[in-house]
Amino acid sequence: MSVLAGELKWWQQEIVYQIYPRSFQDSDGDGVGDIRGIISRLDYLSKLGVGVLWLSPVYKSPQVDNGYDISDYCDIHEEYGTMADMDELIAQAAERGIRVIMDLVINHTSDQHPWFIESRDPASPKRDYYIWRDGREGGGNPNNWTSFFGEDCWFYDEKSGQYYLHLFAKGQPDLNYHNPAVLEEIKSIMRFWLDRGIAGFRCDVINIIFKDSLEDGRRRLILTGSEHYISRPGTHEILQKLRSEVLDNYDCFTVGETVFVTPKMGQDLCDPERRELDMIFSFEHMETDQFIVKWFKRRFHAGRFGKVIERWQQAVYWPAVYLENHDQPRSVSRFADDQLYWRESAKMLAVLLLTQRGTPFMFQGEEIGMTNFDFNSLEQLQDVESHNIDRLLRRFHVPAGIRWRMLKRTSRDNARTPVQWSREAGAGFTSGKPWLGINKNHNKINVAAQEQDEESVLNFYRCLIGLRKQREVLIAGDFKLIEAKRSRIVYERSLGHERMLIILSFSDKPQRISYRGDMIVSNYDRQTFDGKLSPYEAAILEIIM
Ligand code: ISL
Repeated sequence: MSVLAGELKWWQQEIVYQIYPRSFQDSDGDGVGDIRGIISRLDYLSKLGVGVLWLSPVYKSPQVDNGYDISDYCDIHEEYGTMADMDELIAQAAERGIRVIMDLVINHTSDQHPWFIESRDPASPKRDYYIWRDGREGGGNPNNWTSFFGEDCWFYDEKSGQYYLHLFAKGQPDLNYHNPAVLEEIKSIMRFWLDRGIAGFRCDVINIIFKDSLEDGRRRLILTGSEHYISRPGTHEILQKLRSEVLDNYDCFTVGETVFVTPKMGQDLCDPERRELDMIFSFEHMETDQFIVKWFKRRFHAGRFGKVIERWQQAVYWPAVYLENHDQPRSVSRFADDQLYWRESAKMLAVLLLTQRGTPFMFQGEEIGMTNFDFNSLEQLQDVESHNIDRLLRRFHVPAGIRWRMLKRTSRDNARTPVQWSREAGAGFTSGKPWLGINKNHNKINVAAQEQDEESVLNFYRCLIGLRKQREVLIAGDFKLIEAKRSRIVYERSLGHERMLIILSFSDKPQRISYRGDMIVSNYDRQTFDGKLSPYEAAILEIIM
């Protein structure tokens, strides 16, 4: 699939930077990041060259799932600041030519949301905002579905005398999209934020919001019942309504987080003709180092990874390209080498991220090559998912050592440790006690040190972002996979007469290859390319035709 250059929309030409507010920058010493902290770093973000900030949820929330459990969509969580801070962030970002998008979490609310509190009364008009059901005859959950977070997905509420559905944590009841009043509420929330000047939404688990039926599902290892809610026709209808009745009235874009999608489902969700979402995040490349579920890891294989990347580059009209987010371990620890070849690896992954077709989404800290956490016990983890999974594994008598090994490699807290701004205690993130541990390697991997070092990962990102902006072939050119092997991935980008070859080594051994071209970028100190690839080398070659 190709998109004609010259017809690109603004959000197709920008790079999006995801901020996980809790861990980005604390301004008041309470150990939790906040909006004023983000404002204080806008110049840094502007110099990096990103054009859009995606804020993970900053709404009022009891923080069971770090804000993905919202109790008021039109107010700000007190630890993060106030509505005035948020307005200032939007305005100050705009002054620097940066737009802000927000996380729209509408599959579920918090159980502390006033809608849910009211809905616990069976006689309330809000009862039908959520999915309440009687248990089975003879007792037990209404159906055999299982949740995303390794616990039951039904909770029996004594007050109501019924169960409610929660596909995530118990504090995240699912909304009922068979009730049209729910969609009306969501539309007004979207307008509220768009009217304040935001430029769009990242839509959380958006392809599962509509549950076709609540019948038992086919038994599977994970997510029994998911055939009743993954990318159902009802979801497509809702997305079309949100588009025509709300989004079309603003200059904005949407990117949907879409779980368990096939390439066909993915394309249907963001096909411009269908007028639903603009882009989607798919997960298949994130699953290439696992068996069925992420807790069962298998060795990373660059060939498998490259083929999946190519499949999605071809499948969707306009890809959302990412290697990291707040739910995934750090890419340099996962796909390359975070020790001996850390610097080369982090730069090589920067090339992979910034030379694919589509809009790149980077995650805070990725630009300095932050690594997985260095914790050594479960007590150091905060993530609700990690604790639930540990409890589940314990039920199956999995020994403590194995449980910890599984969680250590996969826990979402790997990505959530505070941004390493400097080598000081608190890493320049906070003057207080950070809400989650800071990696000890902040004395080596930090922004301040990389500002001083011309060869740093940070400066490499800045250069590459600059290059991408100048060369439309990198943004919109066709993508063609040339090689995908355990040791390397090679692909070509082409647009009109322009051709670029991207060569990426995923090996700690030197290699020889036959491709040639004019070197325009290297993560080693080289001006020309002679076919010798050093460990984790990345090269962008221009092919003159
Ligand atoms: O994190 C995951 C895999 O470990 C996913 O299953 C994740 O739960 C899924 O991608 C949905 O994620 C989104 O919605 C969740 C929230 O916890 C995540 O942080 C968010 O990105 C519920 O709102």
